[in-house]
Amino acid sequence: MLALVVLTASFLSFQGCKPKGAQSAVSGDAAAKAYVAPGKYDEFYNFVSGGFSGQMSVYGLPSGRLFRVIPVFSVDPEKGWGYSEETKPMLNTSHGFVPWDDLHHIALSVTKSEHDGRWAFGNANNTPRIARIDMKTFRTAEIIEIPNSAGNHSSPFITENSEYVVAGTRFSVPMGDNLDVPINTYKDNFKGTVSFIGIDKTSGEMNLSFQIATPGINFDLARAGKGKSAGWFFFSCYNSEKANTLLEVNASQKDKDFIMAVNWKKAEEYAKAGKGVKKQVKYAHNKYNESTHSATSEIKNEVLVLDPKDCPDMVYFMPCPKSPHGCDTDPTGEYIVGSGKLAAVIPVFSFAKIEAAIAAKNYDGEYDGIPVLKYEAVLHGEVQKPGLGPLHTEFDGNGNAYTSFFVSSEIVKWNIKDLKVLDRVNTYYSIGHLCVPGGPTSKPHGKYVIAYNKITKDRYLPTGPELTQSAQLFDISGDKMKLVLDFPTIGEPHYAEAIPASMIMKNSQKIFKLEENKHPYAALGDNNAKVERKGNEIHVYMTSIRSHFTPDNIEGVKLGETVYFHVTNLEQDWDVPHGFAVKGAANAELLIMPGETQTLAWKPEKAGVYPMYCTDFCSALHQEMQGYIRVSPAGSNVPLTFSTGTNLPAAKPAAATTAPAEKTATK
Ligand code: K7E
Ligand code: CUA
Repeated sequence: MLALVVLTASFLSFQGCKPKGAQSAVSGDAAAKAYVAPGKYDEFYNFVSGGFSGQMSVYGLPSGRLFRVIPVFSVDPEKGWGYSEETKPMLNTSHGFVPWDDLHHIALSVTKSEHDGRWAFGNANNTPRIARIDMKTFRTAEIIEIPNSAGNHSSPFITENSEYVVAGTRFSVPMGDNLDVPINTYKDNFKGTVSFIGIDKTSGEMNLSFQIATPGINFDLARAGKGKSAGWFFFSCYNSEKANTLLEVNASQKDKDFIMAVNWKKAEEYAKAGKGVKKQVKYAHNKYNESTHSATSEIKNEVLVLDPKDCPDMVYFMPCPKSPHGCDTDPTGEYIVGSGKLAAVIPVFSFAKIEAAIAAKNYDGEYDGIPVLKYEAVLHGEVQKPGLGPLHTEFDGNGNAYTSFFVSSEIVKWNIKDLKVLDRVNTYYSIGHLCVPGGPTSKPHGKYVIAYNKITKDRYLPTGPELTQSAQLFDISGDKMKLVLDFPTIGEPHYAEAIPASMIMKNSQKIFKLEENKHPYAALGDNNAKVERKGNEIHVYMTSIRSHFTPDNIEGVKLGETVYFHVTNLEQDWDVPHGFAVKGAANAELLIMPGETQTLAWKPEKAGVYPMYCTDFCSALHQEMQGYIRVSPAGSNVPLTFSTGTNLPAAKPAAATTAPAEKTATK
């Protein structure tokens, strides 16, 4: 017990193991390895989770250059995401508008367990959700909420042909009709679930296919089987003690917790055969439509739940020492690596042995009615004395595994077959996840391992109390890992995946075609620009093109009315967004891509003339891309009018031809 307390204390103290010689740990040719010359491309895209910033960011490797921050479960004033009327529904949930979350894990879509470059999925850890990001646009295309879940940490993980993204609940919670129960009735009333969310092969659209009800334990991480273990899923779980308070101590009592093995092909059959029970729930399903350039949010009310008691041979537990965190399957699918945060060894399980143990019913009793396989029967072996606080493991495709150690701040390379430790390097400091390009697939690209560190301390220029978190790139092409580069990250990075640039860049979308714009308020040409009053709403059908807005003079708005600026960017060239902002707007600007329409809602508070302008430096005359909107008192009789260019003297016809004459608005 004392030893446990000491280990727990050092686990929580980030001071613990600060490696020495941080400054001299770089080899001579490191700079050349990370250098990508100006104008040259990186070899890999690195999709990095943003943790509590709720976003995903995209870096180039090996340079560590930041290319893009993708708002996912977050609002982003740079892009107007979550502020424009079109994107707000993406953040709707059964709890209402939730513009924040904690994104820990990324799963890139796969075909035959190899990256296919189509979608990236991310989890919301707090208000359980999964998002799908389209790698053509680098934008969030869809978000689905997960019912019967609380703390969606064990998520999203993807099956071998992207049939499902899978999500396990971190917190077990009361489920069913009576949710108002004493917390200390945990053991009786609290249950867990794992959810299988189907992915449409063509569109990528997600749908909640079924859930499996589980004992009231905490799910932490997971991986799909592949190759030999295709059709299976492995979830690490802790708190098999079912503690509901001071988990630090009370959930660390047993020497072993579990990895839960699920035969998902069988679960799918049970679901199809009607073995599940439909439960009433409430969850949001939000989709972004690229032709209307708008999101919709739908509340759904039902989920199919499979109970392992009614579905034999679907779920098994494998004992795993102690409080397992990471659960990773090697490229062949034969080996499953558990990482017990408080364990002194890394257990490696063999899928062949799991199958044999199941066939022979080689059980060590049951846990809540679910068979527990004998540890020794399913174990391939243990990596001895690997380090302190193992968290996650990635693979290089050459038979080696790389495990991150939070407490001892290092990456340890070991051989999967003979379990011998081959190399170790310090990380600066307190590594969480790590990433080998293609590491979770059946064809890792090797070459690099990247550490995502929680603490940076003295590594960067100080920035007050909050310091940057960071990634570190190591060259793994030789026998020994070599530190090549540090680069800061946005938010707290947890998991990340890296994929060859060639798989993504060829599909990258350049513009939205104007002729495909089906936005109900689009103005497809300057001549279609107009202003309309509908009750107490003013709708401005506005266009933007280098370097003016149409209309750019608007009068006759009355206090009490809400103005909707629907701005259509008429450009059809790559990399020519226009922005839009109006003084005093209480949300953000808009950033409108070529061919797209986006809407800013604005409720002026005082009579007066308000400037509006383009926020993105789009042309030599960007600074001229501006206009005015006049707001009059509620009772005023200023007519609603709009124009662009009509005040110019007649001697300048060029301006007049590009803009419509002054018009009086339709009432
Ligand atoms: Cu280890 Cu939330 Cu995947 Cu972070 S988790 S480190
Ligand atoms: Cu348009 Cu600046």
